Amino acid sequence: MMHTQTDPSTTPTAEPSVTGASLRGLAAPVRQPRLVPLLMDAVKFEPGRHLGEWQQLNRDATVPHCIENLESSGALDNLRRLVESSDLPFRGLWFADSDLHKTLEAVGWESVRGLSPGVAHFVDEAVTLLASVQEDDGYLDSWVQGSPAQARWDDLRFSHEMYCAGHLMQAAVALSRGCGDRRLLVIARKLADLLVAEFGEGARDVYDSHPEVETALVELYRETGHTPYLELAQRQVELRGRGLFSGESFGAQYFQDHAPVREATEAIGHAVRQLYLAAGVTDVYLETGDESLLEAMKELWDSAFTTKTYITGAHGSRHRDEAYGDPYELPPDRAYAETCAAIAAFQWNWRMLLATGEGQYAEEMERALYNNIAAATSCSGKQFFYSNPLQLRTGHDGTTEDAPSERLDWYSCACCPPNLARLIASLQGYVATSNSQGVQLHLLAAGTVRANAPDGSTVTITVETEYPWDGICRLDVSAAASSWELAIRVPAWCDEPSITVNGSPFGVPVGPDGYLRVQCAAGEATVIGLDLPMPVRAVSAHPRVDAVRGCIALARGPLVYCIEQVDQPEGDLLEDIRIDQASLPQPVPGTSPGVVTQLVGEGRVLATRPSSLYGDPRQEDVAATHETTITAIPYFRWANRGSNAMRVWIPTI
Ligand code: FUB
Ligand code: ZN
Repeated sequence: MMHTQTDPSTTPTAEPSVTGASLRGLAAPVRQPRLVPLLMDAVKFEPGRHLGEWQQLNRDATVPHCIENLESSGALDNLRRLVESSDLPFRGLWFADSDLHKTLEAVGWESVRGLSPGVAHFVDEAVTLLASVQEDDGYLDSWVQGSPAQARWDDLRFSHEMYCAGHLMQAAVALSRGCGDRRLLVIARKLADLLVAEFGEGARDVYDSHPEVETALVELYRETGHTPYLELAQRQVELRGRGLFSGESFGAQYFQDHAPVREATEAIGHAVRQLYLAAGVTDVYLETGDESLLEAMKELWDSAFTTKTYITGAHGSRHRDEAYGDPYELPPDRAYAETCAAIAAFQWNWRMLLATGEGQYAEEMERALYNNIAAATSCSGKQFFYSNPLQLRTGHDGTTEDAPSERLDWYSCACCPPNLARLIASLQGYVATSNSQGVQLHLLAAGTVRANAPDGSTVTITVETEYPWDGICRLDVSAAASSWELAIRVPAWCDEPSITVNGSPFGVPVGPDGYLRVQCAAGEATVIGLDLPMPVRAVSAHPRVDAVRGCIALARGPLVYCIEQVDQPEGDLLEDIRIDQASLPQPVPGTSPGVVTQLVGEGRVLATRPSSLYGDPRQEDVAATHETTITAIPYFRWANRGSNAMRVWIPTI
């Protein structure tokens, strides 16, 4: 627990400490976008169903685990030592403040559903501590404040000062939206005001090497209505690309500083930085309407999502520099695929969806959510992957944090666990939107959606489904006074959706944007039946992805499957297993933790002659070849039964 005992009521506040929650939706633009996010309490997941369970696990296990690790990692003591309530040296990485801020953001989103006394106490103490550490002019960064040799803003290449400030702002926004606690918002605004003074128009022409503050400033603007925050975000975006961070180590591309954002349309460099920057640029577009920014983001998106994204929704194929590789450079075993990158991609796609209304962005959100992002957390909710390979070889050296064989409790660079916590705590906010036509459902999940129909009346959509395990959905839609449109995204993986409206087949095809549009008649409730058949699919990669040529991946619905050594018959080495794409494993009830449906079918074990590593084109050793049974589980559940070889891409016979 935290040791600071300052009375929270002494926290300087320019606004009442707790007033009504704004409940403003995620990235809900002030300027009218194509789609408007719903309020944060508008969607409720059904407890015990997939997303409801995940959100509950996050609340019960992941968030408390993050809070405990803020204590043990030193992130809280790093602040305490500045107000003499800890005599320990600084611990962790220089941007460890961001671990606290992201955890506070998670708690802020959780507060929509109410906070336990223990978590509320954590917020009180953390906010009090941050207020007491903040300098009179608003500056707040425990690393710089505690390092006499380190001058403020002197090393924006590495210091992460604005990155940490951005995460603080996002935490403050979440608490304000979630429960109306505006104490952290006062602190965040003081810091943001300082940033405006130091880096706003007419001040220094510099920017942080790690994007994050851009999107945070825009959200802070949305929450406060204070335009200098938006202007600073815009200025940061406009300044970027002048080579401030070229030379020395890493190089300009790593920092996305090699070209102005309108010209830098290839996804490149450090993946998380690239994707946070893209989210920030899109946010600036959403508030300014500068079409040239949106055009650049569309080009960047094409680069990232048509040539550099793993089938699991992961980004960043190089361990070195945590970076994107060249187009189609997507090795499964050497995938870096940082959890934060998938989260950043999810957040960027949300903004692109708001900007355009096009389903391809929601499609990528779904891919990342159910695969890479889900895989990052263990069934217990307390262990995490930072890198998310798509193959782990027999004999893998899992002794480094860089590529462990199993999820770890925490990391010396702990960016990913609290990032997961903040995303899952806010997940319901990504399910649906509304606009002048009606309501749009982007993610199918059991629960209820409450939204305003265009005539202002409240409509409720109750979704009954076992998605992502089953594609049958029933939507009970309440009546509005006037007619309105319900748009439902039909996932692109589904070739033959069948739809009924009030029991009759619905003949309108899915639109080119991926949405099915049902006109709900005035004064009438509507029942929509959606059957999205989920046959097992054999997915192959673009032929230029050399690393998985000759392989297929198994998928069912939105879930990508993998084979794990523990499930295969004894003696069948995972690397030797082959699959026949004409005879795919079929769904059966799952037998391992958290697996509702696994796939079982025939395969073959093809041992090649083991005499040498290289030689003439190989033939299989017929004597060592035998038929076998393959069992596949969803990728997101791998590594929940100890250390195991695993692969997503399976060589075909
Ligand atoms: O630099 C801050 C965070 O740490 C990055 O976003 C992650 O990739 C990790 O390097
Ligand atoms: Zn991370």
